[in-house]
Amino acid sequence: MNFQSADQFVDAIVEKLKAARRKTVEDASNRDMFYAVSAIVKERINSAWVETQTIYKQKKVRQIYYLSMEFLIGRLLESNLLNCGLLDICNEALTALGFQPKEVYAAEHDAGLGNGGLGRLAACFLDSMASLQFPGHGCGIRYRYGLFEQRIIQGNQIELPDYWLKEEYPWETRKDEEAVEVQFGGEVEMLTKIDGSLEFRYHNTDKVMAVPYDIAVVGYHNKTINTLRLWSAESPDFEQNISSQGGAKYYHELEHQHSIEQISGFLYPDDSVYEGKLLRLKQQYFLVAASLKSILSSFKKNYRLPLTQLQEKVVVQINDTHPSLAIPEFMRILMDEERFGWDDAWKMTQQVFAYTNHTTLSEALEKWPVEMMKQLLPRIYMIIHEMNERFCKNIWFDHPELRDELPGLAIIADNQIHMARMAVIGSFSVNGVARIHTDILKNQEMKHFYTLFPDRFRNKTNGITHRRWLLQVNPRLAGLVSDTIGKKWVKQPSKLISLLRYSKDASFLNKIDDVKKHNKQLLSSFIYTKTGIMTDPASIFDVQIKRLHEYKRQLLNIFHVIHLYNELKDNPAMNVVPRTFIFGAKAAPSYHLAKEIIKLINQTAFIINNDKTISEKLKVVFLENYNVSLAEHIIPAADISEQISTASKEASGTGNMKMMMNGAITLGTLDGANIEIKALVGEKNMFIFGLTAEEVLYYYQHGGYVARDIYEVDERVRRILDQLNDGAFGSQEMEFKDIYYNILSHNDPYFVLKDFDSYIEAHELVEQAYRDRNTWLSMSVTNIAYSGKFSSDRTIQEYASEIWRVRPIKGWKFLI
Ligand code: 26V
Repeated sequence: MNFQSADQFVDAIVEKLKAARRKTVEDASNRDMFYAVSAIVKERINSAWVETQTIYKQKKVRQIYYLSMEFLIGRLLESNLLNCGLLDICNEALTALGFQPKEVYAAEHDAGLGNGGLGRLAACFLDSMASLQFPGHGCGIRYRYGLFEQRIIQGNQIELPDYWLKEEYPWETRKDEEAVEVQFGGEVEMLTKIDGSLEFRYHNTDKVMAVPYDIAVVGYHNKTINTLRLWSAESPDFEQNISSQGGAKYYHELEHQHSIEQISGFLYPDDSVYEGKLLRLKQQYFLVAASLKSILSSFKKNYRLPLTQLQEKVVVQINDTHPSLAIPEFMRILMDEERFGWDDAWKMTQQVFAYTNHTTLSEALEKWPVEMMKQLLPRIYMIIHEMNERFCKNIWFDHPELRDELPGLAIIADNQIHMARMAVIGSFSVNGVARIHTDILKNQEMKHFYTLFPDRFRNKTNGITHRRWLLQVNPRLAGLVSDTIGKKWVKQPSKLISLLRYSKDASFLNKIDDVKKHNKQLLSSFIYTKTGIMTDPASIFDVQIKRLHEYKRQLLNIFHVIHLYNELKDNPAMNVVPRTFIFGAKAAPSYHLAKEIIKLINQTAFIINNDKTISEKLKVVFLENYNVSLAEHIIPAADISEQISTASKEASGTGNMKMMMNGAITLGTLDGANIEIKALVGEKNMFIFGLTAEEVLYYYQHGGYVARDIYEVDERVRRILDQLNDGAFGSQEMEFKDIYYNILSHNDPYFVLKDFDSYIEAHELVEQAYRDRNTWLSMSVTNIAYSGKFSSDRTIQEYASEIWRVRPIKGWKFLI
């Protein structure tokens, strides 16, 4: 139904409460309300969903499948309302019914099916594809447990399971009729047929049923609804088997079922160190086998074209190497099931797959032991082996100049399968996620591949959806922007550039100031409710929110905080601009040093926040359980966006873009997308510090950096490091010895001490700039104005025209 007014929406809610929850408004909780509103929205979505699918089918459009082990979608109700054009009406209706809309939306469980940047990027891409009317869908896993919930207890991170499906998840629809079978293990029999062709038969395989759960991806103010299809692992014919088998077999059958369901049991929480876990490999194959089966069957059923035209109608983007088994799996299907020969199958494969690389950190590059692959996926292993043989022969004969490089290029080397190499070899496009990252791929990490396949490499700088990250999370700023430059920026975010005209306009700057103040007040009360810590909205809100990793250098940040504290203790009368340092970060459960850093931040916070002598000047807040919803609270209130990775290590970063779009000013190294932010706003509108990527790479290659030298000469540094050991920030001496030794005995692998001085200097400039209100506000406006480039709409348009070669389906009406 179409809603013309809030009254109508009120009526619909009242009805839904009764029908779906058996509740009246008086008895309804926020959660009841959440379900009622979701049901209304879902009804709206469903008809447009069917229409979208019908149009795709009728027009036989070329479809994009985004394969990813992670989709960090967060909450959906508010963004679905926004995209359907119902948000204002719903807010009004809920308020009229005596509810706080934000509280109703917060009753939704935050779907944390991802670790960090890579998973959130996938979610932003889905939003942009639907909003720009591209036929693009997500394929992922419906993990029963999402990323762990973090609690901080006495400064330590504790992990709790995130059983997000405990209560019904209203956005998913189970599609039993589209379940497919996936096979693992077994033996492969090779037969030569009379015509000389080979046939492969599989015996004794373990069969797993993949059941799809579809989630609608709602386009902004258009009729497009795409699909995020998440696969759940189940045991085929479980009930049948169990009822026909008695005694010990009963238990055996139950155990078997349990091990199958484990395949979609939980999301691996480590995004920094690759570990060759069998279950993870099972998950990866499960995702790609199920997705390809469903892609092929819908192609056959809906398009009725010969399979040789598949590559015209299907393109598959592989989000990092995690789903790269799709390449040999596609070869398997074409050869063993569709009876194509190797050469034809290979040609098709190379036209279907495109690969995105998200990291150059060698510890994160996936390699699978040959033995494991052989055992779990014997036929897939044979195909990978053949791909490798052909590739190596080609190098040997056609590129003799690269013969010596073969161990670093071969798919199989030192008994391991190098997934990134396979992904590059098997796809038509390889892209990095920011300019510097792509340059490092081309000129360092993958330089020989780049010489072999120069046309295959391209850059696609990441982006974020400005709908969620500005319109939704910061309605006041969005409203002010629209009042000032009109509403066109919502559909065309590059139009934000018109704000530049107002960057010196005193009355506009005042309004920007008011918005930020308001957002900081909101965050301040949120922090107080969550932690009991009082923060001053007039202080500088200095924010670092991201996964905890040594290369992201939260340690440098906290060293600076300790330094400020030391200075204030030495000189209590010092005139400083009050500062609030806000952290949010999860550490991988097995990442010891990362957890030590979390503890250090928390203990430092405790000491500083309880020190009466400096109380108003410095506050440190660690907000536990950083996730998408928490980011939505913090980002609109940030003044300073800390993007301080060791140069060359952060492929792109996307938090930098979100905070810039909300008027924060970046304090960062020349790394990832910070470089592109700088290219737009200029050095004057950022705070840049530290080694460059070239310098870092030079030190790695040639040595010459001795952390201990800095410890010896810089007494600020020495004092901080000594404080780690003397119990100043711990309950006992030597509590942080692992951090201490990592810096001094392992020679500070991420150049924390090397960049310390220039970081402190940059912070001094921050303080000076903040004192000059108008300069600061004008910097802030300049950042907002240029942030349009970092909308994922721009990124998706680039993928669409330069990789996918698809056009939007134009001319559809408004949904409302
Ligand atoms: C790696 C691994 C390693 C094996 C175990 C499981 C697992 C799960 C995730 C990852 C992802 C590592 C790569 C990654 O997240 N890269 C980030 O991608 C962002 C989006 O492109 C980018 O902004 C960040 O700079 C980059 O670190």
